[in-house]
Amino acid sequence: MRKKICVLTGAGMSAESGLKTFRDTGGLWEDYNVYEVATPEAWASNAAFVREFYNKRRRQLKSAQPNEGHLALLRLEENLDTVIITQNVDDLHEKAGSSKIIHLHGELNKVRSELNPELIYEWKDDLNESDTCELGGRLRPHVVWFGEQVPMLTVAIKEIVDTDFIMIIGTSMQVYPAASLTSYAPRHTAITYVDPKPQINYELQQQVEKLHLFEGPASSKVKEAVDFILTALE
Ligand code: BV8
Repeated sequence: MRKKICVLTGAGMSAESGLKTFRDTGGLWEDYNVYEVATPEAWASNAAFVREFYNKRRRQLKSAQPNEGHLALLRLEENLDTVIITQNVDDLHEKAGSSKIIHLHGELNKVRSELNPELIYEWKDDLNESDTCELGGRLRPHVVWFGEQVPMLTVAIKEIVDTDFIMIIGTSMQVYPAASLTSYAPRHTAITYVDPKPQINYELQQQVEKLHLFEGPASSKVKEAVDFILTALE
């Protein structure tokens, strides 16, 4: 029976692909007030500003390529059932070729109808005010804003409850409920955490005896964490 790994990734996973993180120096939240671009209230009061925030990031995504960290994850799939649970809205895990990806907070390259949230469209270009869904309703970015429910959470929890390994990469583990996912793992689960500045949040403090830190950038440290896990399998 193949063992299973859930890989929880955040903005740091894509930092070396040129996409800004949120909370690092020079991060997105330095240029923008999160409550002006990533909340339903922001969308209600200034949709044009919010559309431009996501249009800029979507344009940048066109040329962004996966880095060595994304590619190192592919080796896991040779030996383990591998599920990527990402907080990122970019498509770099897809571009790298990972096969099972859960986007907890939505996807930049998708928009959805405000009349019927089931109407979701691939969208790689700018979203403009004049763009509408097939029912003539306004389109919004298909991302989860602060204060909005996380519909994929239950799907992610179902993957975590029977996992043998967890690898956390490039997330400050501050945004809930994503940051609480490790607490749903079985007691025996070994956790590796790849990050230059790992942040041991409350949930991880309860699991610290099973926690292995790989302090450094994803491009070099994900490979080391993968080697560590594949060796543990032998
Ligand atoms: C919800 C999509 C409930 C959009 C995102 C008080 C007020 C208001 C709300 C709250 C509050 N307290 C708690 C909340 C809830 C809130 C929350 O947790 N807020 C936090 C900030 C306190 N959560 C929510 O609102 C969530 N919904 O709770 O709903 C509810 C219940 C009932 C009814 C209705 C609602 C929804 C949260 C989702 C928000 N959407 N993204 C978009 O992308 O624009 S969040 C966004 O930031 C990401 O998706 C990610 O999840 C999150 C965290 O970012 P990280 O990925 O961790 O990035 P960060 O910059 O923080 O860290 C980067 C890391 O990378 C660092 O550790 C750094 O060291 C590392 N790094 C840097 N370079 C590298 C590297 N690592 C490796 N290699 C490198 N080279």
